[in-house]
Parts: sequence; structure tokens; C-alpha cells
Amino acid sequence: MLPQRDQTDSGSREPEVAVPRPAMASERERVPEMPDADKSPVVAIANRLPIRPGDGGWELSPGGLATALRPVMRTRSGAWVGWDGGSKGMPATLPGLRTRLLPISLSVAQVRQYYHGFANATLWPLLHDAIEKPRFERGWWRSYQDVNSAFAGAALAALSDCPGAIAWVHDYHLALVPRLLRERRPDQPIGFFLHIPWPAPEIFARVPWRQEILLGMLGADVVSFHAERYRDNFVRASASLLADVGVQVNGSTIVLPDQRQVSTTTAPISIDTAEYRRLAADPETAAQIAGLTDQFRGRSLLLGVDRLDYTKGIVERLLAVEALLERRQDLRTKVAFLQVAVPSRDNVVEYRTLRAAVEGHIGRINGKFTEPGSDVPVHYLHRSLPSEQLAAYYAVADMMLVTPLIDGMNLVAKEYVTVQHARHGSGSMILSEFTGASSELREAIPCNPFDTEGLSLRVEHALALSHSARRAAITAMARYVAAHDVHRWVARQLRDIAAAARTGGRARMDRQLVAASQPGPARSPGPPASRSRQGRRPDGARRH
Ligand code: ADQ
Repeated sequence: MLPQRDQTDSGSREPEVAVPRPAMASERERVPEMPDADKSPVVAIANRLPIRPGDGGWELSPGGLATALRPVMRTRSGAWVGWDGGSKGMPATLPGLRTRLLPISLSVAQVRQYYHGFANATLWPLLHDAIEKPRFERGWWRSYQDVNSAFAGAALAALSDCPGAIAWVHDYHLALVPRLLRERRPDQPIGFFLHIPWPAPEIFARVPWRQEILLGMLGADVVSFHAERYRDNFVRASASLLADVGVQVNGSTIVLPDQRQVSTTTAPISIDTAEYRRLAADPETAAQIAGLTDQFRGRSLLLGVDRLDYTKGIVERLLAVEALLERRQDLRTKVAFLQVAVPSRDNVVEYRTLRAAVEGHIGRINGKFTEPGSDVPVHYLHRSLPSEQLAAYYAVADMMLVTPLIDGMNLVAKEYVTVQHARHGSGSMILSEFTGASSELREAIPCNPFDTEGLSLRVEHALALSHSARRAAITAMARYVAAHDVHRWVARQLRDIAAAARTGGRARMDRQLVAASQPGPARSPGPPASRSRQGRRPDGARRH
């Protein structure tokens, strides 16, 4: 466990931000072997452990990172450090996995302050362009520091047991962990992946602990984002907010005062396309499809699938449906809109308010447009669905409405095109230009969800598209997703971390040697170079 921060800080006087300094040889733990990205053990550090209780005992959680890392966990040794979510009796691993599961327990106060507070009511809204006002509380920040220290302590123990491992830290809950690892293991290959957006520097600057957060992430060798604009925002934030502590920016590389270099990359995450194709062909899915086809016969089904989150543009989508039905009376019995919403973060007041707003809009729209004797125009499921049922909804929906006000990637969009294509469907997809997915799924119908009337016109336009145009678009998007699936993303990330650890470490040693051989102050890493044009890599990521 790392030393705990001084609890006596009253908050009346801000401590100075300590900047990274070269570690002394005596401070170093064992020097790790340089990793082979294709074989090295992986120590993943993420907010949650990737398992959940199932009917037959503990099982891997569906979706997300757990799916992405399943092949890595089966074939390589390593560990996963994550919060146990309050569950007791978690197994040390699962049958068929080589990865050890290292649970972190949090106190009730830590769950309230670190998780619901700093992670979900400070950083989440802040990094999503502050579309809800972020709340800043010193107690939450202190809890966030303590919990990040606990995660780093468990990760350090795991890394000591796994020579040659790559440390891979995930998401905004753990922004301080890379630096905490770096301070104890200067040569450790460390990657940090942010799953959500990064805002413009002047928005990020609002958080009082902006330097600590940036320097925390910059403990990694490579810091990666879903989209180029998020990467660019992060680099500009580092340049403007860390200049006074000696951090310099050179293109997409950030140079720390100890001369260590940190690469930044764009690496859009994806889905396990083979799994979604399998689901599309599953007999259980087929049975569900038959039921849904009957239920919505004679109507075009528009679908929204989201966590119930204010970033997802659910209210704007409902207002657009309302505007459409207002304008086109003939569609009132021809179109149905189904919103599937996974319950999310009920402990945060903004989420409770959102749920009440969504349910209020649905009640009003149905009250206004339901024709006597006919079905309601808006259907609503507030629950998590089994994957076969979700796949069935994707298969029968004539149109998918993906309208976030801002989103890191949006996996739902990739899941929809994959299932549609596998079932030979010709659905269309309306995709917000403020998602990461919009940079990749170019054949979707773009929309600006803030313009609800414009969005309703896009829906009307999509309803009128020819079968062949819709089919061509779905095919092109599904092929793109299949060629850029999550397994490719994992392989590329691990390779980038291993390569950046070599380059960054070598650059630091070279510069320290040069500095040591010259009289006077250490040479500066040179003036920031102008940003070069970045070429698209064949996998859709950009090389910097
Ligand atoms: P999310 O905000 O949760 O993820 P998204 O990328 O769309 O958003 O992933 C949602 C996942 O939940 C999908 O895999 C979907 O299948 C599943 N899901 C949605 N509704 C469901 C339901 N009712 N029942 C069961 N499953 C449901 C965060 C970031 C995103 C980023 C991802 C991955 O906010 O921007 O794309 O991480 O990095």
C-alpha cells in the first residue's frame, strides 16, 4: 500500500503541485524486463472487476473491457485489479482464465465520495464538456486520491509478481494511478486509456486539481483516446496548464521535466464482432425476433438503446419524435419508437432528475398521439436486457437513433450495424456528430441532437430512403467494424504501450546522459514543434 496523503489538509491553503523528478536508482523497485507485446503478462487496473454472479456461480461480465480482454486473460498470466462492488466471496480467478482477480474493497464513505462523488459528479460531467455542471468538493477529491492510492498499491504488488508485465490503466476513475506506479517503478511499461471524451482546455481548467490529474495520467508511457479531437484537447490542456511546471509539448508527444516522453494516440475501441454475429444467429434471438416482428407489424420501429445518462441525448430524441408526429399526422400509427434504458447511477441526483424527465416526456407524447384503439407510439423499457434480447431488438429495428450530446465512442452503434448486417437487414442509423463513432461510421446519417427539429427531419429523411441505399450503408459500416474489432484494438494498444515504453525510456536515458556530460543546467527538450498532419493508420487509429 502506498503512503496515504496527509489528512490534515484543511483546504484553506493549496499545497504546491509536486512535479515528477528523475527517480534515484535506490528508490527503484526491481527493473522490469522490457515486454513482448504479444506474450507479456498484463496487469489491468480498472474501476470494476470483470466478473459478476450468474445462475451457475461467478461468470465474466458481458460486454466492454471484460469481453475485450477475454483472450488475453485466457492465454497470458497477469492480474486484474478492480473494485469488488461490495460483493463478498469473489473467486481468485475463473476456470479457463490465467488472470488473477485482485479485489479492492471500498468503504461506504469511499463509494459515496470517490465513486458517486468525484468520479461521477465531478469528472464525468466535466470531461463530457460540462453539459451538466460538475460539482467540486474537496472531501471527494481527497477520497479520490486515497482510492487511487489503494488501487496503485494493489497493482504494484501484482506487478512485482509478474516480471515483464504491461500495466494497463483504464478510465477516469483512476487518473492518478499511472503516476503512482511510475514513482515506484520508473521503467515499468504503463498505458492509460480514457473511455470517455476529453474537453477543450478551458473547460478542463475549471477543476481545481487540474495539474494533479494531468500529471497523474502522464505517468503512463502512452495515453490513448477514442477520437482525435479528444487526444488533441488533452495535448493542448497539457501544454497550457502544465507549462509552469516545465512540461513541454512536441507534436503529439509530451515531455516531462525529467525528460521522460509520453506518447498520445487515438485508438477507437470496438466490439467483439464474431460474438454479435453469433448472437444474431442464436435460436433464442430468432425466437425473440419472431415475437417482436408480430408486436410491431405494420409500423416502422425506431430504436434507442442507452444507459440512462444525460450525455446520451435521450430527451432530445424524444422531442424529435414528438416533432415528427406533430408534423406528420400520417405517421402516428405507422411508426413506433422504443427506448431501452439501462438504469444507471441512481445515487447521483442528476440521474434521478433525468429519469423523471424522460418518463414525463414519454407520458406526454403517448397522451398526445395515441390513437384510440391503437398501440402507443413510444415504448419504454427501463432495465438491462439479456444479450439475445438486445440482439433481437437490433435485428428488428428499422432505424437506430444514436443521438448523444457527447460520447467517447458509442458501442451501441457498432453493435446495431453488425447485427443488422448479419441478419441481412437494411436498417438505417442516425448518428450524432458528437460521438467518437461518427469519425468511423461515415455511412450513417449524421445529426446534431441539439437541433431537435433538424433531428426530426433527419428521421423523416431516413424513413424515405430506398432499400438499396440503406443496405449499402449498413454493409459498408458492418464491414468497417468487422475489420476493426476489439481484439485488434487490444493487440494494437498492448503493442503501442510496449513500443512507447521503449522509446520514452530510451529518450529519457539519452537526455539524462547528455545532461550529465554537459556543465550547467540540463538542456531543454527544445521548443514545441508545430503539430504535424497525422496520417490515418490502416486500422483507423492514427499514428503520432
Ligand atoms: P457507455 O456510456 O456505457 O460506455 P456504450 O459505448 O454505448 O456506452 O456502451 C454501452 C454498452 O451497454 C453496450 O455494449 C450495450 O450493448 C450495453 N447496453 C446498453 N443498453 C443495454 C440494455 N438495456 N441491456 C443490456 N445491455 C445494454 C463508456 C463510454 C462510451 C464508450 C464505452 C467503451 O461512455 O463512450 O464507448 O465506455 O469505451
